[in-house]
Amino acid sequence: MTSVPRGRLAVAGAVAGLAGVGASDLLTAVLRVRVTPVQAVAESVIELTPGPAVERLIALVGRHDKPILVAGVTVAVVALGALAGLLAGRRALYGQLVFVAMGAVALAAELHRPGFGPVSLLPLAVGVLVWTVLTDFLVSTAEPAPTPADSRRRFLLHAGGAAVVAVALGAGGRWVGRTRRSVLAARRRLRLRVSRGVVPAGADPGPAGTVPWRVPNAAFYRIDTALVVPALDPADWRLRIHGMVDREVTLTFDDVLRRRLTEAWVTLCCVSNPVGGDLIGNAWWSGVRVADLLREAGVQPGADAVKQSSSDGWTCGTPIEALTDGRDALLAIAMNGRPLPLEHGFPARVVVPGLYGYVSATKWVTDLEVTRFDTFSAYWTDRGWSERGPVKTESRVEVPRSGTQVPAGAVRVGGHAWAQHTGIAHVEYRLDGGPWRRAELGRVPGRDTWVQWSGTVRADHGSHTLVVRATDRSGYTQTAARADVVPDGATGWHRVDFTAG
Ligand SMILES: Nc1nc2c(c(=O)[nH]1)N[C@H]1C(S)=C(S)[C@@H](COP(=O)(O)O)O[C@H]1N2
Ligand SMILES: [Mo]
Repeated sequence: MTSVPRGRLAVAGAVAGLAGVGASDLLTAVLRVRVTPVQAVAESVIELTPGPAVERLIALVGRHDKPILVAGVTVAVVALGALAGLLAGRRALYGQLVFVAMGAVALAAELHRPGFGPVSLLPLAVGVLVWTVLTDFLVSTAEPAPTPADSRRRFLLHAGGAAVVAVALGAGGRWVGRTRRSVLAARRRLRLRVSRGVVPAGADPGPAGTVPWRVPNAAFYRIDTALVVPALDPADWRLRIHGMVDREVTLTFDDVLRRRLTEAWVTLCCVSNPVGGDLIGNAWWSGVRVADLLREAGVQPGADAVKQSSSDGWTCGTPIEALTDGRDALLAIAMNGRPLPLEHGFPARVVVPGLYGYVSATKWVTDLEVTRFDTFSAYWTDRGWSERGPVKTESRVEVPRSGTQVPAGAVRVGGHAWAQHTGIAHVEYRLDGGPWRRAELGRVPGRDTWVQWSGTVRADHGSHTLVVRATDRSGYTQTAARADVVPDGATGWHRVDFTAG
C-alpha cells in the first residue's frame, strides 16, 4: 500500500484511460481501420440492446444515438480508469487487471464487427499498453516528494501533461479521419468523362493463375513514403508549373477537366522490384499530356529536367525529354476508368511510360518545376538511387508458382515480360537447362505495356526448374547477370523450382 493520496490515484487512472482512447483513435485513423475500439464497443452495445429499447433511445435523442453511445463508452473508460488507478495504489497488478479486462471486452466487440482484420487489433493493443504503462508511471510520480507542495506540483504537471497529450491524440485522429471521409465523398461525387478502357482481344491468353493483363485498382501494387495517405480535396488542389518557363501556369482540377483528355495503357513499375517480384502493374490511365502543359508554360532553352513535388513533400526528377518526346506522359486523373484511388494519388498524379515510378510517377502531385538536373537532387537520389531510371527489360514466371506441385506431363507455363516504351520482341523459356523455346505472346496495344507470355513444357515426375528471359525490340536480350535493385533496378533471369507428380 503506497501513501499516495486517493484523489491522485483516481486522476492518474482516469488520465491514462483517456490517453489510451486518444492513442487508439489516432492509430485507427492512421491505419484506416474502420472503427476505433470505443466505436466497436458502442456498435456492439447497440446490437445487443433489444430493438424496442434502441427505438426508444432514438426517439429520445434522434440520430445522435451513436455519438452519445461513443461518448458514454469513453466516460465509462475514464471512470473504470479511475478505479484502476485506485486499485493500482494497492498493487500495480490490480490496476493492470482492470485495464486488461476492459481490453478483453473491446477485443470481443472488435472480433464481431464487420471489416475486422488483424490490423484492427493494433489500435486496441496500443490503447491497453498506454493505459497500463501510463497508470503505473503517474502513480509512481504521485509518491510524496520532500514537501507536499512539491509533490502536488509534480503530479499535476505530469497528469496535466498526459491529459493534454491524450486530447491532442484524439483530436488528431478525428482530424485525419474527417478529412479523409470528406475527400472520399468528393471523389464519389466526381463524374469524369473517361472511359474504362477495353482490354485488347488476345491480351490475356495465359494459363489459369496468370496475373490479369489489366490489374484492377484494388490489386495494384502501392509504393510511397506516406505514413498517412494524403487526402486532397479536388476543390483545393492546384498544380503549379514554374521555373525555367516563359509563363508560370497554375491549374485547378476543373481546369484539368476542361482540357482534352488522353487515355492510354501504361505499365507502371517500381525500381525496387526484385527479379520475379510483384511491384508492377498495368492500367488504363486517363489524363492530360504533360507535354501540352509544358508547351503552354514555354520551356526555356537549357532546361533538361522537371522536378516534381507532391503535397506530402516527396520529390523526383524527370528528364524533360521523356515528358515531351511524344509518348503518353500523363497528368492522370483516372485509373481503369475510375477517379484515382486516394492511395494512388488522388486527385492527380503523373505517369510516364518507360521510366520507373521513383523518377516519374508522382502521386498527389502539386508542383512541376522546369529546371536542370545539376541544380537539385530528389527524394530517392538523396538516398543512393540513380538520377535516371529507365525501366530495364525483365520477365517473370507466374505459372507455376515456385514451390508448388503440378500434375506430371504437359504443363502450361506463363507470365509477363516488359520493356516499357521499347516493347518486347520475344520471350523464351527453358526447362531444366534444356533448349530455349519461344513463348507465345499475348496481343498488346503498343510498346508501353507488359506482354503476357505462355508455353507448354513436358515435366516428368520429380523436381524441375523453369527459367524465362525476354528480348526487347531494340534487340537486347535480358542478361543473366544478377544485379541488385539499388541503384537503378534489378537484372537477371527469373527462375522457379516446382515439382511434377
Ligand atoms: N508522392 C509520392 N509519389 C510517389 C511515390 C512516393 O513515395 N510519394 N513513390 C513513387 C514510386 S517509388 C512508385 S514505384 C510509384 C508507385 O505508384 P503506385 O503506388 O500507384 O503503384 O509511385 C511513385 N510516386
Ligand atoms: Mo518505386
